[in-house]
Amino acid sequence: MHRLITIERHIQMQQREFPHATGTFTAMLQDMALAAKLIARETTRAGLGNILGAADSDNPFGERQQKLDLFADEVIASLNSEAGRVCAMVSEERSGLIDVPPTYGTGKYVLLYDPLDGSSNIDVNVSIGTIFSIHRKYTRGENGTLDDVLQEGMRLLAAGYVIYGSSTMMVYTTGSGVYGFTLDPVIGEFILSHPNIRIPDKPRYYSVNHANARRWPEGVQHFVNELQGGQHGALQLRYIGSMVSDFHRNLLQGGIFMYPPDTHRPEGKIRLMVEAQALAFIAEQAGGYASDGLRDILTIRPHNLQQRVPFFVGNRELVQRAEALIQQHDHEWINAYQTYCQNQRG
Ligand code: AHM
Ligand code: MG
Repeated sequence: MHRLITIERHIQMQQREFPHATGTFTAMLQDMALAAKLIARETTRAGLGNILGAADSDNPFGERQQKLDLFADEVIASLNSEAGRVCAMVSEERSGLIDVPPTYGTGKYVLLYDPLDGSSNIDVNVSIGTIFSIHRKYTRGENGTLDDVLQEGMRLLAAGYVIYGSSTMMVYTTGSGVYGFTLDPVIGEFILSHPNIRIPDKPRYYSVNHANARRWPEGVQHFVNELQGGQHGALQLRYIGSMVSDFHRNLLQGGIFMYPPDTHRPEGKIRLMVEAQALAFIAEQAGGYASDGLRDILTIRPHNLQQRVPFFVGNRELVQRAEALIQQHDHEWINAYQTYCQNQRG
């Protein structure tokens, strides 16, 4: 029998590299795995919503969709809120900082998460995901502040995601490699299935919503044309519309995921704090790279919790090629985006 490594054991093994660690950080990661199991249990029953709802008239199908988002949000917040671990939390489902009751004192970490990304896919049984990341509190006061949250991605301590797909997987990094675990639903444990994930050198796929192609800046259009028949040969197109799944496929098989800017939205769609930073950190730890089209996502100084970024992530050379073509062709977009970034400073 192969040596079985559960996610709990793996997190503890990683923590041994930090002899002064108190165990709080370990507990946070272990509870993210617990949250993933609880959310997986509900998402796999999502199709039963109308049946369950029919038996309970207060619980119609449409409501349940929304409830799944809120359920996931609540599970993650409540596992962390009264444990003295976090000084602040941010969720895509809520505006502003989530109140952390001081029952056990405030902690030294900041948790950011998107509880169910791609949730419009729930009602058609397509994979969805959870994204999370952890920063360390750095301000001196007792309580967590917006400054503690608005840190550059390069200062992240950990990031991960969960995919609720044909199987449930959790992938995480604490800055020394990327590790993937698959949930064995019978024993209820995440087992190490993908040790030390590295993005393959040869890209296979690109993922982008082509419906927006006419509104992309010229450089992006050139770039996508190249992907369809450039020096790498044509890449295959795969787009689920569920970023965690699109990202995961391309991480394991090589390629690029993009949500480019367009004439309607020079800032794109992806949220810097709860989506882009985490995936950029994971990509970089797996040998890849993420950019907003101009610079490394991890170097962007955030100014606003709701800040959005154009997002190009995957094989380094592909993302850098996108940057080069944008520099060459898209001055108008660069100006519009820089104005957007300046406005974020408020
Ligand atoms: P959400 O956080 O509201 O679910 O939106 C994010 C999702 C990503 O998962 C996905 O890549 C993207 O939105 C799809 O957007 P579009 O339908 O415009 O292609
Ligand atoms: Mg999202």
